[in-house]
Amino acid sequence: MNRRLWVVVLLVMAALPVLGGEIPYRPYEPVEIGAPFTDADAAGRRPARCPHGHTVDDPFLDKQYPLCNHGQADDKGQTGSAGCDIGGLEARLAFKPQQEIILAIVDSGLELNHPDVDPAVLWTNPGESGTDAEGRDKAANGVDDDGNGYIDDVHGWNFCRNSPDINEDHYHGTHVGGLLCAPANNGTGIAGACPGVKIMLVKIFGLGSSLGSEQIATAIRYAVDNGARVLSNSYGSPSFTQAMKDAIAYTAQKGALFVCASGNSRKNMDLEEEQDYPSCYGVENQLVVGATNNRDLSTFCNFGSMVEIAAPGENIFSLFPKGQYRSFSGTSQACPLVAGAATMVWMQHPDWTWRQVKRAVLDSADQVRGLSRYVVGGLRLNLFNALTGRPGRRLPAEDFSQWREEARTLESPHPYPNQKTLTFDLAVPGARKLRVHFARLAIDHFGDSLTLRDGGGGLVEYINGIHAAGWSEVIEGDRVQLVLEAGDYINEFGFVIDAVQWLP
Ligand SMILES: [Ca+2]
Ligand SMILES: [Ca+2]
Ligand SMILES: [Ca+2]
Ligand SMILES: [Ca+2]
Repeated sequence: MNRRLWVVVLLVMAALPVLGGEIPYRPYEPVEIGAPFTDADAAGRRPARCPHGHTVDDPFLDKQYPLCNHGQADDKGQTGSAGCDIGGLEARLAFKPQQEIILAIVDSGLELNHPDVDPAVLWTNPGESGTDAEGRDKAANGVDDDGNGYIDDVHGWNFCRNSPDINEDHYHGTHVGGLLCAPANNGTGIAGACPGVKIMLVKIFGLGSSLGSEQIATAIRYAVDNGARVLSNSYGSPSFTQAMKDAIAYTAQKGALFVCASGNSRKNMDLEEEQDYPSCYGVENQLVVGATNNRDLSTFCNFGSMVEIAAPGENIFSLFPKGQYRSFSGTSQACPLVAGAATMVWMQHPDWTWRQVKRAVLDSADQVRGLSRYVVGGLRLNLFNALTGRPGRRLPAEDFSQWREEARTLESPHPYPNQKTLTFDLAVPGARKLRVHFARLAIDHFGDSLTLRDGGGGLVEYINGIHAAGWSEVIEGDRVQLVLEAGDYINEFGFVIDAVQWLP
């Protein structure tokens, strides 16, 4: 769908009645939608052998740049930068699980008869499996055998229909779950990122249903009460509700890790008017996930001081209902990669607390230049490092004591015009490095961006959203070019630069 249509969709959504003043939680919808693929489209494709030396026979592997990015184009034709991945193929070899840890995917279920789904990946409730005293299958005897209040909840629960049927009737959960659990080396479809992880399906979205926050809170409590240690949550709402905050606090009490998507609207969630939930509940066991692309750029995710890690979330290829495959872009796709990574780390260290697991995931993540504007510390998930205890790449720290500073004014029109590309140049002749101070910076995210390039044309920053005053990334050389590109709709203030610093 093009951006013009999305504007219409968003305007319609904004006009929907708000129940009881609360905007219901919804799955984070994708930013763009790709064309569907079937296994027939994979015929004759050969997965590229990754430079890391390990390959699998799944025919769409080369579309899975998060696992192995050797510079191939993504599903939308954007050429990647080799190495901008989570090391997913080497991670598969390095994974040494000690104990099962259950990951709950709180979403719309999973298409169980998809050709690239093996129902054996599902968590099986020990109290609702096997046979009862009368020889009947406990999973289908219509009895709450384990007395947890849910009848026949053998793989999870459908809170939309109050039933044990966790099959997909939407698309979102199948895409999110498939990313993790699609079997690798079955000659079909894709390779899931998280082999061996058992998934509990907690269905809170579905065709024609919209649950209130109290019901979603109940679903979250169900997950941890029944053994989930990690929860993957790819949905949100601008509305704070105490019931949801209490439910997340309950997962913390239970010692679980609550991983959630930051959202896809380039909100600065440090601003009161741009908060989004669950990202902004501030419960200690939350891990909020932003998104990057196949060049480690972040282009659409919500950001702020609560977003602690990013993972690939742009043009992510995974399962789609009716046996199909598609790519979608969203933090919905980044979130499960981090949740799955945390689960795998925990499976290797079953005696760890959620704090230790979270620490290991963050310490092993790679620091990416230009990402710190959106993610604390500029960290992007590295699953291979996480599983092997390797520290992530860290960028060299800059010593600003020898730098000089002067006032320098450079600004865009306010607001900047739609449908135009404006270029601005700033130079400090002879400088070895420089950076500019934005006194004000607000770029709409619908088709708009401000990019900073060095003298050689190298991209240093990709900016949209509303940002607090502050310095740009450091630019090598004595000049910077700023390119402000505006799409068809919705413009913003633009930028004001009031100072420059440089290293002579
Ligand atoms: Ca039960
Ligand atoms: Ca039963
Ligand atoms: Ca497969
Ligand atoms: Ca715009």
